[in-house]
Amino acid sequence: MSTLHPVSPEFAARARVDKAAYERDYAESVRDPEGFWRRIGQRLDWTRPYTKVKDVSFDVDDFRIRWYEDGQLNLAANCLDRHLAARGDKTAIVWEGDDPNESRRISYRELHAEVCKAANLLTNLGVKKGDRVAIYLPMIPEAAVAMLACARIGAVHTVVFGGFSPDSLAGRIADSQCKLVITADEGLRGGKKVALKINVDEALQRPGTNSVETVLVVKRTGGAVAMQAPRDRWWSALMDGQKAEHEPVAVGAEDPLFILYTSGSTGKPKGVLHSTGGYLVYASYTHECVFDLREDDVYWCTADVGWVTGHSYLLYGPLANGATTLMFEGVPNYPDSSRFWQVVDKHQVTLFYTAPTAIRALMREGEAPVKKASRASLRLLGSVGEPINPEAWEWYWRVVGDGRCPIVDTWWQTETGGILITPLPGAIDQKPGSATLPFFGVKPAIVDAAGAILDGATEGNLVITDSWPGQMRTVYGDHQRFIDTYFKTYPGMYFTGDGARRDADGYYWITGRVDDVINVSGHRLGTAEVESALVAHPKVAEAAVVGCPHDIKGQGIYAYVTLKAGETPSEELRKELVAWVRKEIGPIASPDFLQWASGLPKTRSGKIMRRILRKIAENAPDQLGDTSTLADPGVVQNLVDERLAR
Ligand code: 6R9
Repeated sequence: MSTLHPVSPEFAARARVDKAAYERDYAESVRDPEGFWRRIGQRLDWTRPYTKVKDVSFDVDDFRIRWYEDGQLNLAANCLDRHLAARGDKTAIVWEGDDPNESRRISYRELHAEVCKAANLLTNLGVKKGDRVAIYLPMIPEAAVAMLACARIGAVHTVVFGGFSPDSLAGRIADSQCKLVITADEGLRGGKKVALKINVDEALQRPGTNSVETVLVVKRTGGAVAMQAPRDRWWSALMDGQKAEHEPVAVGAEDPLFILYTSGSTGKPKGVLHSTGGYLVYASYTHECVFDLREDDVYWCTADVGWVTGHSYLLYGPLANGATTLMFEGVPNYPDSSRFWQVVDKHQVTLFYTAPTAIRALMREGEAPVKKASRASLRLLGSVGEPINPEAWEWYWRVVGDGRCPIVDTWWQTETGGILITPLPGAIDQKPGSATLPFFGVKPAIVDAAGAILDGATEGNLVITDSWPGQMRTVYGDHQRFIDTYFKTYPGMYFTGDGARRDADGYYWITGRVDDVINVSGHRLGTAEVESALVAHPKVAEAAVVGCPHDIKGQGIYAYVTLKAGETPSEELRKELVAWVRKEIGPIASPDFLQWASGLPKTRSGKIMRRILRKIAENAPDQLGDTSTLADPGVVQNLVDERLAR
C-alpha cells in the first residue's frame, strides 16, 4: 500500500472546500440532488431562469435525462460577456506557441470581440442554430474563437483532433452532416508541420461529405495550400470585415452544444452529444472546486481541444469561471524536455493539469530538466486520462511539485462531460494511484458481473446510479445505441466501461477498461477500429487487436494478423501494415507490435477469445486460463511460440 498524502494544513486553511464542507455538501447533494443543483445552477447567467431542475429516468423503457429543462442561456455570453465589466482587461487566454519565442495574451475584451466577429461571419455564411460545424484546427486561439462562436449562435461544433487522418475526419463530417469546416493551412507541433488543409481536401472527396458548403482556412504557417473556389475561404480575410458586436442567441438548456466522437467497444466511433445548460454548470463548478480556483490563478491544461478535456477544462470550465487559461500549441519535449517547466516559469502557472503518459515520458528524462526551472508558482497539480501508476504519482509530487502541491487524480470520460471521481485538494487525503472519492452529486457503485451492487471494500465494474448535469444526452443520430451501450448492461445504471476497486476507506481505484477499448497515451481507441483498418488492407485476411502494458503509453497496441492465402509475412509487410493503420486512422492508432498469426483462438461459435490474446501479448502464457472451449487449441501454442520477443 502506498503512502498516504494528507491534505496539507496550509492548503486546507484557505481551500474552497475543506473536509467538513465536503462531507456536509456531498451528503446534501445525494440526499436532495434537486435542491443542490438548483442552488449550483445559479452560478450561470440565464436569459430565462429555470424552474425545473432534474428530470431523469435510467429505465430503458421510459428513458430521459434532462437538467434545467425550461431554462435558457447562451454559453459564450457566460464565458465572455458577463466577465467584461469586472474582468475586461484580465487575460482570458495565454497562448504559448510551438516556438518558445512565440506567445500572446488575449484579454476577455479581445476574445469577446473576436468571438462576436466570428459569430457574425458564421451567420453570414448561412450557419444557423442547430447546424453542425467541424473544427479541425491546431492549438491556436482561433480554435477557441471558433468553438465559442458556434456556441454563440447555437450551432453545434464537432472538434476533430488534428492528428486524425482524412478518413477519420470524413467519417465524423459524414455522420454529423457538417455544413462548414474550420481548419488551418498547416499545424505546427514539435517543429513539424501537419498538413491539415490537405487532409480536409482529401476528406471532402469521401462519400457522405457533400453537406459541407464552406471551408474556412486559418493561416498558421503560410505553407502553400490549394484553395478551391468558391468552397474554400480565408478566415482572416472574412473576419476583417465583421462587426465586433453580436447579440448572443438564447438557447434552451437541453439544446445541443457539441458532438465529440469517441471510441467504443464496437463499430465506428460514437458521436457523444452534450447539451448546453447542465454541461456548463457541471464543467464550471467542477473546475472551480477541483482546482481550488482563485481569481489570480494561471491555469494550464495541456490537453488538445480535440479531446473532451480540452473542451471542459481548457476552455469552457475556465472561461465560465473568468479564469486565465493557457493554451499550448507544442509538445512536452520540444525544443527539449524542460519545455513544460519553462512555460510554467514564463507564464507563472499556478495550476497544472496533464496526463500520466506525459509524466512517465518526462520521468524517463530524469530530474535535471525539471530542476532547471523554478516552478515556484505552482500550487496544484492534476492528472487525467488513464490510471496514474504510484511511481509516476510520487515523481510528479516530489520532483515536479517539490512535495508542496496536492495532486488531483481526476477520473471521468467523454461521456460524463466533467470530473466524477477526484480528490478535492483541501478536503480529501490523497493516495497515489487512487482517484479517491466522488464529486458532489455523483453516486458511484461497484457491481458484479450479474449487476448486483457490492458493498464495502470490493472490486468489480464501475457504474453511476444517478445522473449529474454534465452527463451526455445521446449518441448523435442513434439514441437507441446510447441506451443500449450505457444502460442495458446493468439496468437502471450508467455503465462506465471501467473496472474499479474500492478500499476500506471508500476510495476508488480505477483498474482500467473492462470492454474492448484500449487507452493509449490517454487516448481511447476501440480494438474494433484498428482491426477494421487492418482487414481493409488487401493482403490481410483477419486481425485481432488487444492492449498490452507499455511503459510510457500505459497501454500499447498489439495486433495479431492473419494474411490471405498466398501472402508471405515479411518485415517489409509488417512496416507497411503499421503505416497503413496510421494512414487510415491517425498516428495514435499505429500498432506497437504486430504478430503474424497462422490462426486466431476462436470459440466453436467463431468468437475470437481476446482474453487469451491479451495474456499472450502480456507475456503471461501460464495464465491463459480455460482453453477447452476453443475450436482448435493448437492455435494458442503456435501464438505463444511465435510471440514477439520484446
Ligand atoms: C477525460 C477522459 C475515458 C477513460 C475512462 C478511463 C480512463 C480517465 C482516468 C482514467 C483512471 C483516471 N481514465 N481518467 N482512468 N484514472 N484519472 O480521459 O475521457 O478520453 O473519454 O477516456 O479514460 O478508462 O473510461 P476519455
